[in-house]
Amino acid sequence: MSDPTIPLIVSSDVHRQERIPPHQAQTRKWPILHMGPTPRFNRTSWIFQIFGLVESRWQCTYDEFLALPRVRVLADMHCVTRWSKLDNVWEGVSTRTILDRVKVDPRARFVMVHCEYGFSTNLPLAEFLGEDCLFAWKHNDQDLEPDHGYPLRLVIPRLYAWKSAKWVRGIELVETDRPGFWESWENGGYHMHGDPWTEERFRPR
Ligand SMILES: Nc1nc2c(c(=O)[nH]1)N[C@H]1C(S)=C(S)[C@@H](COP(=O)(O)O)O[C@H]1N2
Ligand SMILES: [Mo]
Repeated sequence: MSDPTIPLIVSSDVHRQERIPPHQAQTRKWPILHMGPTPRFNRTSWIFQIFGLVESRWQCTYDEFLALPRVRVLADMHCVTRWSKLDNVWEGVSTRTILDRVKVDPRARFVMVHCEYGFSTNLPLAEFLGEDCLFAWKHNDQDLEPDHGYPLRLVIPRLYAWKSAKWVRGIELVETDRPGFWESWENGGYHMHGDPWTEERFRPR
């Protein structure tokens, strides 16, 4: 069961009159969508790192990550392949709590998220620090299935879900935006920003 002392944050999109962004359809199942195999979790060798434009690089073990202050977030999820899954309750550590571990260089404007097997995704630092954004290991009071990102996934509810990277292992703070995996031209040229309400699906050519 969930710990009642953990604060619950409601994503602002949940208060919209229209919950489903344009050209999306609601699903009640939870599709599994990713590139490549599902990684195996090795708890003793796993580390999470913050690097790039920070005063000094920071890293922690999985147990140290779980010991950080937690939040729960109620939010919707929108995949660019046109399904939307509403009313998810995620539990984990706020992106703000994570970034408080380091002193960020004021030149940092974007975040590159790094995952197992070299998967990556990019987003603006301001979006990464949204109050409804977190690194999660629980969904609706259950540990995530490995296929859904266990032991740790990012959740950025107000952008298309490919930015909600599964099996995340670190973040890099950068000054200049550069494409991650799905954003690169070879893998489809998905949008650098990815707002579902204005249908930022692909990068303009
Ligand atoms: N590491 C990694 N994370 C990823 C992806 C991926 O290919 N690799 N796909 C993204 C996409 S396109 C979506 S829609 C969501 C799907 O999350 P789910 O499989 O838990 O529904 O994960 C995102 N996170
Ligand atoms: Mo997706």
